[in-house]
Amino acid sequence: MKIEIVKNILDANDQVALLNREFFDNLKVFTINIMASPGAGKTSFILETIHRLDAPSAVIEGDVASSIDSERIAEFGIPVVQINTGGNCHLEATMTREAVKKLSLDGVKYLFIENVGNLICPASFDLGEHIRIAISSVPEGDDKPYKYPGLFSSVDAVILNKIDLMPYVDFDLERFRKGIIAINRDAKIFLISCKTKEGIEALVEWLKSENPYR
Ligand SMILES: Nc1nc2c(ncn2[C@@H]2O[C@H](COP(=O)(O)OP(=O)(O)OP(=O)(O)O)[C@@H](O)[C@H]2O)c(=O)[nH]1
Ligand SMILES: [Mg+2]
Ligand SMILES: [Zn+2]
Repeated sequence: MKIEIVKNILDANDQVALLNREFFDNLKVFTINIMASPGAGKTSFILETIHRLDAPSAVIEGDVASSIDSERIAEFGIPVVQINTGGNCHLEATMTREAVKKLSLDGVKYLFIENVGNLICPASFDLGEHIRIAISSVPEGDDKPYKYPGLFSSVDAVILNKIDLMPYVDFDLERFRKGIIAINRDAKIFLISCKTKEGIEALVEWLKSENPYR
């Protein structure tokens, strides 16, 4: 009985996600759902990427509380809406739907959605995005794909951020790669540093190539 209830919630979410995706397709806005643990570098990645895309972009920021991240984005004149989930540990399609109502997406080519910092349930909720990205970072350790297979198997690309910290952390890159390939053969893997900017250009080129609406 319990299982049935959870299934119904997910079905309802999927229905709204479908409407969201139709909405984004009609507006020709390429939408990216970014999932990672707290502090992995989601907001840093969004800023570094938008600065290099040479295309109008907008952001939805999901957090349990505060508007710290949306203020960081707004400083650069980028349209942004903050969703405070009030304790909820992931975004859902209805929250995305409410948030986009407050954004002017006219001419916007890329919409970044920063999910709540969490490696578990965000993976179960389709927001209506076109692609999904997982960000892991060097200080979190090389075992994350093994411990959170649900998330890492659901994404189109995995970004390993903070590679500038490699010399200071015991991080086995091969182990990390193998963990991803074992559960998600098709995932692109990018190594970047938002601090030194290494690897970001390649990632931006890939994002552009994925966007059918650019
Ligand atoms: N050394 C180093 N620090 C980084 C890098 N990227 C981000 N940081 C730092 O890591 C911290 C967290 O970065 P954020 O971009 O806020 O991470 P986030 O995933 O958005 O964090 P939450 O929204 O709180 O979950 C900040 O102090 C960043 O300056 C990197 O490539 N190298
Ligand atoms: Mg953030
Ligand atoms: Zn959750």
